[in-house]
Amino acid sequence: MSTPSPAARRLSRATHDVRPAGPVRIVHLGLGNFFRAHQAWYTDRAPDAEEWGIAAFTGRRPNAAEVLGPQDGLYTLITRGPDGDRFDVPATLSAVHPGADHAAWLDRWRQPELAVVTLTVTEAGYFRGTDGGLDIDRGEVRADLATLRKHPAAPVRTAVGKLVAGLEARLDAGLDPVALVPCDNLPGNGGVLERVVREMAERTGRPRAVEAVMTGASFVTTMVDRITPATTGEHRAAVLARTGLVDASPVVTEPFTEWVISGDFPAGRPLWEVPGATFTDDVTPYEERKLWLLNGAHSLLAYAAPLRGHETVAGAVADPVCRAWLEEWWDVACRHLTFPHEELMSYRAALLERFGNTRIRHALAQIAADGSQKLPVRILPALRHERKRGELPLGATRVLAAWVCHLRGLSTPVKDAAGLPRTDGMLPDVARAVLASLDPGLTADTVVVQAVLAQVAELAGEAPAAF
Ligand code: CS2
Repeated sequence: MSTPSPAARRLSRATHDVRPAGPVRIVHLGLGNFFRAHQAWYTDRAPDAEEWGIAAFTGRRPNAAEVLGPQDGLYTLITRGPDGDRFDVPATLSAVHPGADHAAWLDRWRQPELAVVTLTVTEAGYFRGTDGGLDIDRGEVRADLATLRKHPAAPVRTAVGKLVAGLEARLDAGLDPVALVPCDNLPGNGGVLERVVREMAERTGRPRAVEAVMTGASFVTTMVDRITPATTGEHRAAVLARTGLVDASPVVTEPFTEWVISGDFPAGRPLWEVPGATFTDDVTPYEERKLWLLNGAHSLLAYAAPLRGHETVAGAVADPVCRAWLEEWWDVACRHLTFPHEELMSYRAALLERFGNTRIRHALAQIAADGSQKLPVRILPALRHERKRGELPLGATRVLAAWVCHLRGLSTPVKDAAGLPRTDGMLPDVARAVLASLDPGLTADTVVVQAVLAQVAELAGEAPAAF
């Protein structure tokens, strides 16, 4: 009689041999796949990793903490190159918490050994208004302000509110400053964070909160890069097949990774430079190159390529039409980047290889989310530079046209954290409203508006359900 095979065991510190959890000196907010493939990977690879445990908090949904808790913070990182997979189990997460556990959040800030607070909360998580400051018209911001005015330790929900509360808790505990390290795709993210956190503190009306922000943190600026798609059942099955262990939440990522950092770490940091992070005085050139060439291209493909039936980045770049759009955009962007021509050309060639990695299924629908926050930093700077020179950069206006098509329902479902203009009226009115919501100045430029309208018609002609 055959015996049933025993149920596969779950990945945990009991079933997998890793170094013990390190003391928590880093707190992270935004326990998502990108953090686990990037900052957690660098920390795990640092030679002093055993001294740097991370306590990671989820964003809004508690799911990641619920699945990683039973796994003692362990997960499998599948590094997926064009020719094969590498499986690693980073051991750097010492604790995982649901974002709603505000008591645990404040408690972490009251620990003397806390030195670094990293953040991946997406572009939308900074709640910036069109002037770059805190958008106090947003309901979530208002709610947090009302809460913080009543009691500095009462539970708040936005990342900005949580940082103000954490900094104040730390000041009240009489502890030293920490480094705040935003890791989202926003230019000058350290300065962006400093401004919204300071404005939130000021609006609480409590001098103590302002003092906490002014004296309790250094704001570090970073450029982060590693293509990391959402986890699927195929990834879980690959881990089970390779390791014999059940991992409810593995992460797939590409071999390439980059982290460029500028700023002070008053209480120290892991030796992130050993696994390859770059420390510099000015992140701007790296940030513009990455945001415009990689992320800008991603946004172009996310909105334009579904019109030609594509679902993934790799599928899109294999299509000569999409490739031509991509090159046209890159030609525009490269005219305003400060690197030597040769270097930019090899960066582009490397991007094509990264995008073309068919073993990474990077869904265009995933990238399409939150375009209202992404396009202003990815596309508009180069567009403005061109217009100042009197040029009409069709490679840039095409991205805006594709965004209009997306909002008109021609490609993947619309998912956006910010309020979007109505898109069901006459096309010229809609296009103007959509452009105005990205930058009110755009609609005054009739040359740009006309170009966008012509390209919407062109792109819509590509779609099976043209309007
Ligand atoms: C993508 C990024 O979803 C998106 O908007 O453009 O997540 C991109 O994959 C990363 O920035 C790569 O480093």
